[in-house]
This record gives sequence, C-alpha cells and structure tokens, in this order.
Amino acid sequence: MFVRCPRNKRFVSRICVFVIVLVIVIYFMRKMQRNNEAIVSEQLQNNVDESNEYEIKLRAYESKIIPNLGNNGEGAYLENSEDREMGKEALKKLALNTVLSDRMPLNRTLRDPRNPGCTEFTYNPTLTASVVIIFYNEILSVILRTVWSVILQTPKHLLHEIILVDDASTEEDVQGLLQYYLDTRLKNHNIKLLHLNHRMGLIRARLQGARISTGDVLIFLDAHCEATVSWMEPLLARIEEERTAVLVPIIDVIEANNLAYSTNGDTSFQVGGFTWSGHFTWIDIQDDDDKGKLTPIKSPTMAGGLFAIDRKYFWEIGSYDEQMDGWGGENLEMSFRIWQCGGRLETVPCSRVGHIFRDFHPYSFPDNKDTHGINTARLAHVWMDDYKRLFFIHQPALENNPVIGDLTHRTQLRKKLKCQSFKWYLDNVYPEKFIPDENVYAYGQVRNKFDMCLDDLQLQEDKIGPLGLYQCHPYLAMSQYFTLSSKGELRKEQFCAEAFDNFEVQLTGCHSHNREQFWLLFKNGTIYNPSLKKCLTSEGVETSKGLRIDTCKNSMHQKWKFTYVNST
Ligand code: LR7
Ligand code: MN
Repeated sequence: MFVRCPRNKRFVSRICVFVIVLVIVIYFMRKMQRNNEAIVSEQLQNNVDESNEYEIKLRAYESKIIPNLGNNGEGAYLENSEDREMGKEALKKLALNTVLSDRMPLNRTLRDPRNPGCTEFTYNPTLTASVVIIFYNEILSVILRTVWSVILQTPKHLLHEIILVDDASTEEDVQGLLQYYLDTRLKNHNIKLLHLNHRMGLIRARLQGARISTGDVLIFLDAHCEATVSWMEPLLARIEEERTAVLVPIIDVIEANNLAYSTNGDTSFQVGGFTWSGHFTWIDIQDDDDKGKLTPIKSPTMAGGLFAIDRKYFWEIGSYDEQMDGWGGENLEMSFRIWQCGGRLETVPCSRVGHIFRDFHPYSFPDNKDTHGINTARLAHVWMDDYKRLFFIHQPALENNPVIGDLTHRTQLRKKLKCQSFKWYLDNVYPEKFIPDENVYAYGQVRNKFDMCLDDLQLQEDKIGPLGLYQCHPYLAMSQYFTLSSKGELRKEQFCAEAFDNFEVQLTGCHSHNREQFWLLFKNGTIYNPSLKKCLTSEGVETSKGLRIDTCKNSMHQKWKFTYVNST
C-alpha cells in the first residue's frame, strides 16, 4: 500500500489514484467474499474427489442453499411455492420445516442476543471444552448448523473437540454423508463422530460421548441448537471459579416453522422448576436479589439438553442413571442429585444458545414404552424420599412396578456421596415450591352431596381453563386433587381457582395477592369467596358449566367436603 502517485502530472496522478482505490476496493471485496464463503474455501483446500457419490450429493445439496437466507437469525420465507408447500408438510410430519433448513446457509449469522451489559465482562478461562452433541434421525442441515455455530462462536483455543454421537439413526442421510462432510468440509476441526450400533436412548448416548471426550469441561447440546457470540467463555470461567457449579445458558427459541432466532427480550428469562408429575417447567426467578443479575444465578432444575459441567465432576457426581431408557427424567434426576449432593445448578445470563422447540417428537420409542414415566419413577424412589408420594399420585401404576428395574446402584451412590434429603432440597433450594399436602388447611378430593368432585377437566399443565365438576373417582386421581392452602388458595400445583364477575370460576396462574383467588372454608362446608361475597356452587352437571359462584344460601349445592382436613 505504500505507493506514491506523482504529484506534478495531473492526469497520470488521477489515474494512479483511481487505480489504487480500485485495488483497495477489490482487495476488500475479495476479503468479504472469502469470509462469506468460509465453507467453500475450506472445501477447495481439501482436493475433494469430484466423482465420489457423497461429494455429488453434497454439491447438489450445497447448490440449493440460498445465500444470506435467515442471516442475523431472522425468520425466513421460501419464495418457491413448491418448496413452501413441502416445508409445510415437513412441519406437520417432523415438527420442523426441514425444507427451509436445507436452503439456509449452515453458517448463517446471528445477532448478539445478550443483555448489553454482558459486553462489559471479560472472561479469560483457561479450561477447554468438549462439546457433546447427540442425535437420532435429525436432518443433516440442522446437525451441521449446530456444529457450525459452535465452531464460529467459540474461540479456537477453548474448543478442545466436538463429539457427535449418532444414536443409531435409521435415516440414510445422517450415516455416511455426515462423516464425509466432516472429512472434507471440516477437516481442520477436531470433530469425532461416534455411531452407536444400536439405539441406546439419549441418556446412554450422552454417556458414550462423555466417555470418549478429553476436554476439561463437558458441554452437552441437543442436535438442533445454535450457539451465539461468546456463549462459552462465561460457562468455562464460572466452572474455573467453582468446579461443582453445573451451568445452563439461557435457552432461546428457534422457531420450528421459519427458524427465527427469537428471544424474550434481552433482559427477561426464566429458570428451571418442576411439577409433581415429574416434568420440567420454566419458572420466574424466585429470589428478588437475583432479579436483573447478569452473573450466574441459582436454578432449582435444568431442562436437560444444554449444560456445562466439569468433566471429572460429571463422573464423581454419578454421571447419569444408566438404566434410564429413551427420553425423559434424566434432567430432574441430575438436577436433584447435583443440589442434594453438594453441587450447584445455575443459569448463566450472559451465555445464550438457541434450541429448536418442536411441537412433538418426530420419533417413537421401541414398544412405545413410557420412558419418561419409568425414568421418573426411578428418580422418585432414589431422590425424593417421602415426597415421591406426590409423584405417584400421577402414576400409581408405576409405584411398585418391576418395569422400573433395579435401583441398587443409584441408592448406593446416594449413600456414598452422603447426599442431603429431598426436604433439604425443598427447604434450601426451592422453598417456593408448592407442596399440596403440607401446612395446608385441607386437601384431596372436594366432594359435594351428589358425589360430584371438583375436577380440572384434564386441563393441560401449561394452560388455564374452567374449574369443573365430574363424578368422583373411586381413587384419588390427580385431576381431582385440590388443596386449600395456608394462603387461602383453592389450588392445584401452579393453578389457582379464581372467581369472576360473570360467576365463572377459572383455574389461572396463582398470584398470592389476587383477592379473587382467596377462599374460606367454613365448618358447614361452604367455600366462600370474600372478594365477590359469593359461595362455590354446583349444579350437579358434569361439565364446566356445572360449577359457578352464587349468592350463599346454605343450599346442598354449596356444601363441600375435602378428603383431608387439618385440625387448625
Ligand atoms: O432416542 C433418542 N436418541 C437421541 O439421541 C431420542 C433423542 N435423541 C437426541 C435427539 O436427536 C436430540 O438431539 O436427543 C436429543 C434430545 O431430544 P429432543 O430434542 O427430542 O428432546 P427435547 O428437546 O424435546 O427434550 C428435553 O428433555 C429431554 C429429556 O430427556 C432431554 O433432556 C433433552 O435434551 C431436552 N432438551 C432441552 O433441554 C432443550 C431445551 C428444551 C426445554 C425446555
Ligand atoms: Mn431438543
């Protein structure tokens, strides 16, 4: 660049300046082009064999990628109407627009989703990470976009290796083609692909990946994620500071229909909770002191798919319950175990990773076994002490069922690690968790004189809906299990009965200061709502309309009996 143009000859001088500017422009254009086409340039370096069948397939696939589609994490739309229709079909069948994913660059750019305050931290971790990604019949472009995001968003010196574990996928695409892609397009990165020879389920697949990894820290990801800028540094830095901290990033949503990377704003996020039916849920941050913090904060549980843990600590603390099959349960098992056995589970607000949330599982399990139920029964017996009663109300058939298998190893582990009780966990880690039969006025079925019971009418755990009435079941089924809490809530886990002006009663989210959710149980059996000055009234009909609030008349339709009433 140190060229000088002659100053005296104006014409020559102008041409000279023009040439220099042109050279500079061309130089930068070439540079940009090279950056944009990182994949292609790597491919060229590798002298691929153009007649190889995988090469032909890959080139055909690569030629259909639409440059810049979905860049900046934006939701995308296919212009081609045939593709669009195929995309809709795929969404119905696989819960994911696979056509769109195939057209979108594997190394698409993402915007920085973090709270702006995060940029003020500097992290200088010295630990390295093994990123373990497991998959079963995931499509190639989704797996590779996960891999590319890890490569592009992680400083090279922190990424020890990526380990892909194929849980014996049956789709042809993910077999040889992925290996070929890694051998040609990603040759210069340390990526291992492990094929399991029979389907082991996601828990044992993760264990297999962990067994062959050698980095300081294990980071597990589902195979449909996208990591964002500086996601890894705060995870490694926190583990360096506290090796028994197990960490989850904020998990953002990648929409299954248009692959938009969407956040709930950059400041608000939730942490992990659970339901007594053994499911993971998102809950608001409970401690006021933790709200708005950008440093790692306590999380009672984790979703399970995306987390970082010191590799040696992972084994010390009991890795996974290897007898857990298929899908589900391992996330709460690990959450309870970590807390009860001396570790900590934290959400790291300055680390964010997107995950494609699918409406249903696009795969099935051998024999259609309820692996979530069975796995949760295992963890309930091992970790929940007496509180397991609250889970087994949901799954009575599993309580003493031989399908749950032998638990000796896990109970021995709990003894060996000298772990705390589940009560300790509830008291110290998650004191806000509602316990439906402790320190409450009354609980159980709520029956009227006509043998009809309050019923949630199979309301889904994440919805709100009318409080209904149904014939009382001969056993205490969960749909009819209600509590009159010490705060006067007529409550079912996270839902509270709320009275409305139009005389309806709905199950809505509990807000302890909401007067319409406050009820009094009188000795004569009336359930009174002081805010509306009305009584809970049945009409003896088996529908949601069978229940309302009405003027208190001491009638037979206003008399209720809880199965258990505490004498206070
Ligand atoms: O048999 C199987 N073998 C596998 O390898 C079935 C699945 N898998 C793979 C699959 O390809 C995927 O990469 O396992 C991974 C997880 O399966 P998903 O994506 O179908 O599960 P999910 O995202 O619906 O479920 C969440 O809960 C699971 C309970 O077992 C796991 O812990 C998942 O990892 C977990 N996902 C997350 O935590 C992402 C955030 C979701 C939330 C909330
Ligand atoms: Mn997933």
